[in-house]
Amino acid sequence: MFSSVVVKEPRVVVRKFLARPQHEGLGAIVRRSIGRFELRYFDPFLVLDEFSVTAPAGFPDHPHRGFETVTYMLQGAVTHEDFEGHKGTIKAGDLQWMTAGRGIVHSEMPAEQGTQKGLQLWINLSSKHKMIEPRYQEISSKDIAEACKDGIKVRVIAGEALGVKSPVYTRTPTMYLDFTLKPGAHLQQPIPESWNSFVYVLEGEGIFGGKKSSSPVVSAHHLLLLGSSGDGLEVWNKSVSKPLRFILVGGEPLGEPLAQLGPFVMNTQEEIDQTVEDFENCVHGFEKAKHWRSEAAIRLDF
Ligand code: FJE
Ligand code: FE
Repeated sequence: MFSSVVVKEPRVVVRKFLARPQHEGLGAIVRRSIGRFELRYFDPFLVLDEFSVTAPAGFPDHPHRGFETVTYMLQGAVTHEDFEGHKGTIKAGDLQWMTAGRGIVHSEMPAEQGTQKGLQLWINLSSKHKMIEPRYQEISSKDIAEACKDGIKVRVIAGEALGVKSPVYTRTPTMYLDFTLKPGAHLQQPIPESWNSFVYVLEGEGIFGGKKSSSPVVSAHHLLLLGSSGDGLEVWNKSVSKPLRFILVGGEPLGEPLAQLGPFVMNTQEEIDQTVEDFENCVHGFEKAKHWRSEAAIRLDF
């Protein structure tokens, strides 16, 4: 058997970060890789958090404007409720792709006993899409497209891999793939030219970035930024016993100015000032924030 070459020029690992645990929200712990001081923005990606929450910790009532949040659960479950009455539980393996657009106010709280773990990615929206109507795309674990081949398993959150496509619509063109490689497996995954891309390792150890990269073995909780030249990612799992699990994410850079105040992400300071005013006055998309508190906030008396 032989494997065909699908990546001619593998992208090289240009930077590597270890995401250490820090406190966020209310008693929650996040390992933040993108969005921390040394890596404010990796266009179009604003934040990547590997989060861990145990009740009564969580992320109580807070707003968003101007971008998307993508929540992918790894263990346990999180209940979300928003100011429009949209409510649900994201369980292990499930995906919530939330386009906040002009405004969402919501809470994200643990749904079960024990520790809930997942990934939350914030993807910026272009200036012409920042004020669109909010929208949810929710996919339960059993409906997430999967493919297996030559010791590689992929769950296709967004985009396409091994001939399988995700139904998720990405307003900012994005790929998001959850790979598991058996010991000895070798992967070649195309990435569109001109897209920014990164890897975040969840489990095991791998060698990333092709033969030229000669990167040492990379373990869990590390973020790898891939160089902009090259047509894809090349990875080996050289372990004899342990699986390697990581996500590969890519997106088309927006190339626009960034103005950010926490969960408000716009292009200019004037737009941020306007957003703070809109939120305080409950207008321009924040109308329903006026008389709303989440059931979780009421129950826990925040
Ligand atoms: C937020 C602080 C926060 N990472 N990962 C400030 F913690 C949050 C926030 C989250 C968050 C929620 C989940 Cl479920 C997972 C997260 C940060 O909610 F939005 C601001 N502004
Ligand atoms: Fe949120």
